Amino acid sequence: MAKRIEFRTCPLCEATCGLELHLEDDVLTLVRGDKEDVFSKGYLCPKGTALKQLDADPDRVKLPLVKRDGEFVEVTWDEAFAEIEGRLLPILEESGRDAVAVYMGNPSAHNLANMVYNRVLNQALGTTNLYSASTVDQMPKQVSAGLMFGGALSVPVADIDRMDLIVMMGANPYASNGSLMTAPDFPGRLEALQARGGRVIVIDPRRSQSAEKADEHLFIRPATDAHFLFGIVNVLLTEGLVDLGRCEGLVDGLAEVERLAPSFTPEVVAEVCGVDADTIRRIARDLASTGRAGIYGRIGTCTQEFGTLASWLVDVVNILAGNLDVEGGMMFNRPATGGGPIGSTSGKGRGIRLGRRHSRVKGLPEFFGEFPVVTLADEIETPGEGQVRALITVAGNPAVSTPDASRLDRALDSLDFMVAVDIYVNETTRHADVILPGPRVLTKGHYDLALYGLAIRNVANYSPPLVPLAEHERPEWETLLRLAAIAAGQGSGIDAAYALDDFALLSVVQKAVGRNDGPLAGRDAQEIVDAVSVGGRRGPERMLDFMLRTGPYGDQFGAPGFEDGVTLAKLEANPHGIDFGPMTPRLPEVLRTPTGRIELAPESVIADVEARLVPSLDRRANGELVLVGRRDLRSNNSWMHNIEVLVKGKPRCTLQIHPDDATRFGIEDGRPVRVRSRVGEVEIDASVTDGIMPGVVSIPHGWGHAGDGVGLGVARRYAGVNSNLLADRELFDPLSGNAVLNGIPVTVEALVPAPA
Ligand SMILES: Nc1nc2c(c(=O)[nH]1)N[C@H]1C(S)=C(S)[C@@H](COP(=O)(O)OP(=O)(O)OC[C@H]3O[C@@H](n4cnc5c(=O)[nH]c(N)nc54)[C@H](O)[C@@H]3O)O[C@H]1N2
Ligand SMILES: Nc1nc2c(c(=O)[nH]1)N[C@H]1C(S)=C(S)[C@@H](COP(=O)(O)OP(=O)(O)OC[C@H]3O[C@@H](n4cnc5c(=O)[nH]c(N)nc54)[C@H](O)[C@@H]3O)O[C@H]1N2
Ligand code: SF4
Ligand SMILES: [Mo]
Repeated sequence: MAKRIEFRTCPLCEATCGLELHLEDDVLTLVRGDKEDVFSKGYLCPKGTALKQLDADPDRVKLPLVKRDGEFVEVTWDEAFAEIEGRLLPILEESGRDAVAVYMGNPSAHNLANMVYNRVLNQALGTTNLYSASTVDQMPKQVSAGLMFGGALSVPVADIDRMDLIVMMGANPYASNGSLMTAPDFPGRLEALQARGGRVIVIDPRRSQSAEKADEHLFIRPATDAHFLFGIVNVLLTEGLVDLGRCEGLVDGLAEVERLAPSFTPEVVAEVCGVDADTIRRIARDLASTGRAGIYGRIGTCTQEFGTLASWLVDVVNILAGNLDVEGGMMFNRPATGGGPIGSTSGKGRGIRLGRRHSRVKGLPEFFGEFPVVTLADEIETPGEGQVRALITVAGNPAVSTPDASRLDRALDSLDFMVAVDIYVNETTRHADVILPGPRVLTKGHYDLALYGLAIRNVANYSPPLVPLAEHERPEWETLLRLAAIAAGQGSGIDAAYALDDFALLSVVQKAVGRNDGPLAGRDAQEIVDAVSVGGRRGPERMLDFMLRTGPYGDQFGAPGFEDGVTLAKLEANPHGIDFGPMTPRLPEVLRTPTGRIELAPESVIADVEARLVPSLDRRANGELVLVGRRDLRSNNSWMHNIEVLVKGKPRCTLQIHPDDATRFGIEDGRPVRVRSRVGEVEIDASVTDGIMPGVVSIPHGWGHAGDGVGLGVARRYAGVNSNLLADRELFDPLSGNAVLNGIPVTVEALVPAPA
């Protein structure tokens, strides 16, 4: 057997770890951390190792499946696409483009094919019914950062390797390895910060692993981060601690923040959030006086009632305390793809536009081209013109991942037609009429287009396909383009897909050469197309080459002065990646607001403070329970529970509850309880622990695999329950449409009374 060692970036979470893969022929035999990876330096987590088991999972869908008489049968690719063409086109013709909805799931963000071609598919469909996991995740941060800085992903990340103080709110990187902040070995970086004499403060209603390792942990009542943060703003203002630092002269709207801040004294907000006033003052002073400091907020601050306000206030505090755009503070990185060469961008833009359309049933606004997924079931179930009759899911499991899951499950069942591009028959894809499987991970080229834009260093790493496609496999990009070709009425053949690919490339090239300035201005489009199409190359790699070469470190296709710049070929020659160094200050050039300034007080945000946040200052803990989520290092949203090595051992899907509450409700550790919310109920074993705040209970999301037709042999045995049966579709953050997944009112009762 031919043994070899190859290097590849892990596609499973946002940390982008380099893997050392041992192969015998084309079989993966061992996974290790790549010690020479310029970014991860050998780190990996148990999920990375389990890439081997994932690759070998017998339950992965191998051939396209078509449902006949309620059963999936294997068909050829041509048969599958013919079925789609025959059933999708009539729906588009009879009911219009909006009758087809799309849901893009989380793994799309880790997949080069999806990052490049999902948009082509959406455009070809021409539907406004676009949904994704973004509105059960980071949409509030995108909205707040977009309003403040002007770009859809102008999100500052913590310069953690040079920090002396980090305050982490609603994030547990010891389990998640970080999010909206790409930092392989996030735990190791926190420990290095502490070893340098720096401090880590965690603010979380649970004593998470990150909280255990922190220098200080503060319990906070769910969904009161905005109150807490406004308290910090109040202290910075009243104690004269505001120092805009690098933002001096660039900030509009400070007066509005000053006008609202007096309502949020530490004493007032302490009553709401449960963090005492002296601690709020101390943290405000520490943030202002520590040169290299910052607040990092993540899922707990987003997927809640005040998600956009909390996300906004994180950046307001960072700005007022002088911590934005400084080394060791919160910084904007500079990814290798996009943006043009350094010095070519102006620091002004069109800003973001939201609410260009509204959803049919509930009138919810569009955010960055998509509607909130909390309303997907409404659009499927409500009759009338524009009703959704067909759905395409791409790498998503909304039946588990989105609120009021039982209703969505019924809605999926009622569709006239559903296509899933996925690798499993799971809670969502069991409803599909056609499943188009993605190929083995190792057949795919990989480049983290999305995640390197949020990385704490400027790095680039490309992994080529390591094994050839098997005869029955098709590349995912081709599948997406064939779907697009069908939607565009161009047939389901491969040639039509390739024509769309050529067209997509030519459009971006023409845009670049048509600019008035920059190294590509006035160049011949065909010459550039030819350069990236060397050796007949097409698909996502060809697009990637173009993006790299026109990016800030690119060779600009040989323009004078850029000859040594980066190309895909150069990345291929560097299998451990290329490090372009730590982040550097980017203000004001990074801004894309129409004013070219930082908007500290966007109108819609201020209106929401007045309409909802100020009136909520009289809320108090009242003995009722609220539900929050959590993540486990060995789990990955809803889809890695079919891997025995990750799920075995003590059950992970349990209800955490504080001993005082357990006593109050007669609940015993390890015994089953019923948890109810307005929309649903689940039965789950209790885990009694003082690691959670009184008044708060926690269930991890992503479980509940025991339903009919779920083809996950292992996951069925460790099924757990779906926490989103309890999440309420009526609870969402109005500024972003993002679902409330933390802070859901629930009741609990012991299922079997405790023995006397
Ligand atoms: N209550 C609660 N709910 C939550 C959250 C929470 O914290 N609490 N978190 C939310 C967050 S942050 C997110 S991102 C969402 C995730 O929500 P989703 O993206 O809807 O769910 P995933 O579990 O990531 O599902 C991934 C799907 O992709 C498929 N898949 C995996 N690899 C591939 C591949 O290579 N190709 C293709 N085509 N398919 C593939 C899997 O089989 C699975 O069906 O969940 C959200 N839901
Ligand atoms: N192992 C593993 N890694 C993952 C994932 C996974 O499922 N498993 N999912 C990936 C994805 S898609 C994402 S988006 C990221 C998310 O990455 P993180 O944001 O780090 O997510 P969590 O680990 O869920 O940590 C969220 C924390 O917020 C706390 N919390 C809940 N409500 C509130 C609140 O109101 N206020 C505050 N301050 N805290 C609150 C919870 O107790 C929890 O500890 O992780 C990614 N990485
Ligand atoms: S931390 Fe994330 S990227 Fe790194 S090995 Fe684990 S799953 Fe893969
Ligand atoms: Mo996520």
